Amino acid sequence: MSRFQSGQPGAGDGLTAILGAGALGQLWAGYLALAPAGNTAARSRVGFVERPGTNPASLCYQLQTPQGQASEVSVSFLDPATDRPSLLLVTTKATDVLSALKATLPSLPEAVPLVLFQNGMGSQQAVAAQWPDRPVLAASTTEGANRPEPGLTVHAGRGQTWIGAMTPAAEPLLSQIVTLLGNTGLAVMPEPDIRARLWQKLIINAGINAFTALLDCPNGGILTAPFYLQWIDGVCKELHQVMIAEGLQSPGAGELRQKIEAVARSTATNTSSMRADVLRGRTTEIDYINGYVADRGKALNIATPVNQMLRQQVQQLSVTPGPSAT
Ligand code: KPL
Repeated sequence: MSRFQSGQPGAGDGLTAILGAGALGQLWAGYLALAPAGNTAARSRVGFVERPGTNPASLCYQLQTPQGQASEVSVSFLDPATDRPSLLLVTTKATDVLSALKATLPSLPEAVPLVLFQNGMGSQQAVAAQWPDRPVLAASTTEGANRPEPGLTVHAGRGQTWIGAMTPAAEPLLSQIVTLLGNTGLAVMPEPDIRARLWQKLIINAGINAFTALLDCPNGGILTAPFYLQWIDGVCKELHQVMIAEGLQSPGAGELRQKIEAVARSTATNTSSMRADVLRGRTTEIDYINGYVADRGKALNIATPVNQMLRQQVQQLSVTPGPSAT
């Protein structure tokens, strides 16, 4: 039985492992390791899962809060032979999650819960389908993190994180996991309908990410671009139709567009994750965003030519993909 199930979550006794040492993984590792000021009882043991072929002892970086305060963080890489994690946070990109878990799960007891932090949709369902007996949870987060230079991770703005069960085995563990992660001081809530929550984020990503990558502009730059103005209503109409066919509630296409544009305006100077991937020559998550909408449309007999067009155009941008990281 894992230590998590033996009743010590959040008490500083469990070990939280993080798979994926990109910006989001470093954000969670930092907040878990540091805990809110003065609240040492809330501090957790945390470590990164080592990538095969690498052998570092630990990762050291500065974590800068939204208020501009920086703290030194040192997080060990775990030794699969001796360390016994009680919880695994998976913060790889959606494109990498299955291969990363195939390499990691053989050394992790089946009772250890996994919390998936991937963008878009499709990868969470693929993990739940591959490991249906494991406790698998998905997170939808609006926490923003980036790494502007080596050794510095910036928590760009406070957001919220919703967590929900993807497999039946995860349901009894949800509140313990929410408490453990909420002890960091970050806002973490249980989500009884995680699929609907993930769709809410998917709407925003489907309306912003591909356009910023294709137009090579920050989020706010899409709003006046003729290419965006030509296609956004089509994206929203298809999103609405697919959501209804999925049995989800959806406002009309016009309201979806307003939601997308409110986020584009409030994050106007941000570089989206997809534009950043293209600029760095990395594989994008397009198959899990507009590509997922197109795939679900195909399965449900709904035409999705605009989402499919965006997928193809972004795929053509990533002609020389490099190694990916979150
Ligand atoms: O989630 C995002 C992303 O870049 O992936 C948005 C909301 C577009 C913010 O940049």
